[in-house]
Amino acid sequence: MTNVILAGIQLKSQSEEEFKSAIEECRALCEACDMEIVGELYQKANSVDLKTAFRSGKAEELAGLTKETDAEEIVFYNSLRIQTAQRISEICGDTEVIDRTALILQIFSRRARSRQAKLQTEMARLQYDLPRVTNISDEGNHQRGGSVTNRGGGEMRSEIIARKYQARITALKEELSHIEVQRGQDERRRSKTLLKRAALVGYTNAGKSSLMNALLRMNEGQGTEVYEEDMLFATLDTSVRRCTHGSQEYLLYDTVGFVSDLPHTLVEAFHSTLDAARDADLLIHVIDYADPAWQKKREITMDTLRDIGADKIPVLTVFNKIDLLDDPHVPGLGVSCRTGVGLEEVSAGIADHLYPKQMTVTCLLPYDKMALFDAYRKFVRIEILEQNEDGMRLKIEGPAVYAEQFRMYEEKKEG
Ligand SMILES: Nc1nc2c(ncn2[C@@H]2O[C@H](COP(=O)(O)OP(=O)(O)OP(=O)(O)O)[C@@H](O)[C@H]2O)c(=O)[nH]1
Ligand SMILES: [Mg+2]
Repeated sequence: MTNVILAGIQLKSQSEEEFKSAIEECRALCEACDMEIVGELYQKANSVDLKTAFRSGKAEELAGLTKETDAEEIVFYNSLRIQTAQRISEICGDTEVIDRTALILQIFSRRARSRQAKLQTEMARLQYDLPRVTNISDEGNHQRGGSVTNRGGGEMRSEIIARKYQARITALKEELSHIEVQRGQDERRRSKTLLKRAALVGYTNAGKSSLMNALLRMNEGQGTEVYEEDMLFATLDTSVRRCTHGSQEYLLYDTVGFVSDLPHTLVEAFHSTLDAARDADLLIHVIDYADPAWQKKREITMDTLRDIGADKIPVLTVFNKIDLLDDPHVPGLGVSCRTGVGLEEVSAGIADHLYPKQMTVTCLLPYDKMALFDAYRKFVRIEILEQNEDGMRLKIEGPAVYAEQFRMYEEKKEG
């Protein structure tokens, strides 16, 4: 356990509620990093002060709190410039100062198990540190470093460090690409079975691994259960299991969870791990519906999917943890991995999406509903039968889940 102080600036653009839930998440991140929060300090401001993050006397208050609580580290919710972190560290008796990005990187370092996850995490860390090491050295002649030490030596030393980092990054990239080639071969072998693939995606702690285990238990799938835990970033490695629904078989992938402002270096480093999502025939978006911030987290997941180039894949949205709610109303497919409610529907939903029943719909689509045409043209075959003043007469053929979207404009059978 490391004793830490959690600190943050509430910016003007953030509502009280948003800030509160962001700080709550920071607490969970600290916990996942084996830190104990011994003090907290927040301030409202228009921006993060470039010198000391906090303004007018608050930085001194932080120094006092650090001393009083004997904190070993200060964790800032906001992103900090290197020089700002250094300055705060100096004011607070050389206590280490890290920001949320560094915190997430630290969690990944601790939790990485597979060789691939370890290498990816190390690479992300080096890429995050590199500009810091070089930057500190620029000022190194006048100022002593905080968390990243540079005791004298000036530019020469920083150049040596930077070169070392670069060399290590190059070596890591090489080793990772070897692993990727190996993995590619495994995948090709797997794809020979022509099995469809579904990947579980979503915000961290939503219940992806739990859903995988629940589906495995229900359908007597093959393979051992995966690790699930009430902790952010329990899963860092992609696992794959064979699943069935009746006679239909498919591969189910469990993936690393997302978080707001996922450090860019991490997204980059985990690119190949996230292939599981990119290559899937279907994404199962797991939402923790008991979380009051579920809508925001859903958006973040969608944004991240866009970032990694997985936004064109069909999505089955699953609202999890409904056992925790009083109101059983759910805006879609509700499920509880804990009680098993809704699992059957999820399993059927996955199979329907992967092995869709075909359907033909003839409809008259009004011109102001052409967005529907654009949204589904990739998934169904559309034949334009006729254009008249009311709209377009279309014949739609394809998987029922998509073709059904046109049903409300279906032409009434005469007679
Ligand atoms: N009450 C309740 N808890 C659930 C349910 N599903 C999962 N959980 C709990 O939620 C926590 C997170 O579950 P995981 O399956 O590890 O979540 P994850 O999405 O895989 O999380 P990461 O791997 O960290 O991204 C665990 O403590 C689960 O027991 C559910 O339906 N109801
Ligand atoms: Mg998991």
